[in-house]
Amino acid sequence: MDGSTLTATTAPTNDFVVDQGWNAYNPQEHALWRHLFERQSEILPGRACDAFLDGLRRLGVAADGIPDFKRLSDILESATGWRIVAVSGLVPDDVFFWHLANRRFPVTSWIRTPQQMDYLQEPDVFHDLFGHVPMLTNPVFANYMQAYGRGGLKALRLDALHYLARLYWYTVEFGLIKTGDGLRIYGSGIVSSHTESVYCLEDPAPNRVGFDLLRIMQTDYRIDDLQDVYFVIDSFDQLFDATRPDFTAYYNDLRLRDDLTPQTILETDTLISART
Ligand code: HBI
Ligand code: FE
Repeated sequence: MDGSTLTATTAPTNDFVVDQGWNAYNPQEHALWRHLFERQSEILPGRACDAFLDGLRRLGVAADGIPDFKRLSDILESATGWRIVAVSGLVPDDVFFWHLANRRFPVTSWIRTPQQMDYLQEPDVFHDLFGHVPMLTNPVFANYMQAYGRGGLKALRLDALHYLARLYWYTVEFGLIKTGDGLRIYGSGIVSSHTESVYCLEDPAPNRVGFDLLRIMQTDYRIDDLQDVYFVIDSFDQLFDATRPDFTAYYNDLRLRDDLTPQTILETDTLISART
C-alpha cells in the first residue's frame, strides 16, 4: 500500500487522545455494556471467527462492565504491540491513520444510550472496544491494520481516500472469512451488531463475493442499512498480502472506471452466494 514507513513518524499537531475517565461511568452505562455484551455473546459462537473469540477471551473482555483501557492495552501490547488510546469520537482522517500506523487503535470513550441500542451512526465504546480490539490480538490482522494506517496516510496525499475507505469498510468493518466449518465473521461492524451478526451469514438477500482488492475499492457502500454485499477472504494472510504492492497504480486505474453499486454482480466475481 505504501512505499515508505516515514509516514508513521510525522506526528500531527493534535493527537486527539483523551483520558478514558473510567471512574466517571455510571451504573446505567456499565449495565448497558453488560446487556450489549451478553446479547452478542449468545449469538457469536458459531458465527464469529476464532481470531475474534480468542481475542475476546485473551483480553478478558467480559460482561462485568466497560473495561479499563489501560488494563486492556497492557494485554494487547504483549500480544501484538498494539495499544488502545481513548478518544472522544471520530478524529480527523490523518490523525486516525497516524495512530494506526503506530499500532495505536483509537477507542471512543462514551457509550450509546439505551435508545441507540440497535443502531448509532458514530462508533461508541462498544463498537470500538468489543468490535475492533479483539481482532488486534491476531498477529496477521494486526499487521494488516498497521499497513492500512500507513496506506491511509499515503491515500490522503494522493486524494484517493474514498477508494481505500471502501477496503476498510468491506474488510475491517464488514468482512467475512472462509473456514472449514463455513463462513465466519471478522468485521467489527457486524460483530457489534445484533441483527447483522445473523443476517450476514443466514439471510438470502445479500450477495457474498470472494475477496478481490480492486473490485472492493471500486464498490460503493451504504452506511445506514444492512449490507447488500459481503466480501469473503480465504485467510488473514491473503488480506495482508494484498496490501504489499504500491497502491498508486490501482488508484490511477480506478479513476478510469465507474463506481459499482453495492448490488452489482460482475461476470468476473467469485460468487459464493447470490441474492435470491
Ligand atoms: N476516528 N475515532 C475514529 N474512529 C474511526 O473509525 C475513524 C475515525 N476517523 C476517520 C475514520 N474512521 C474513517 O474516515 C477512515 O476509516 C477512512
Ligand atoms: Fe469501526
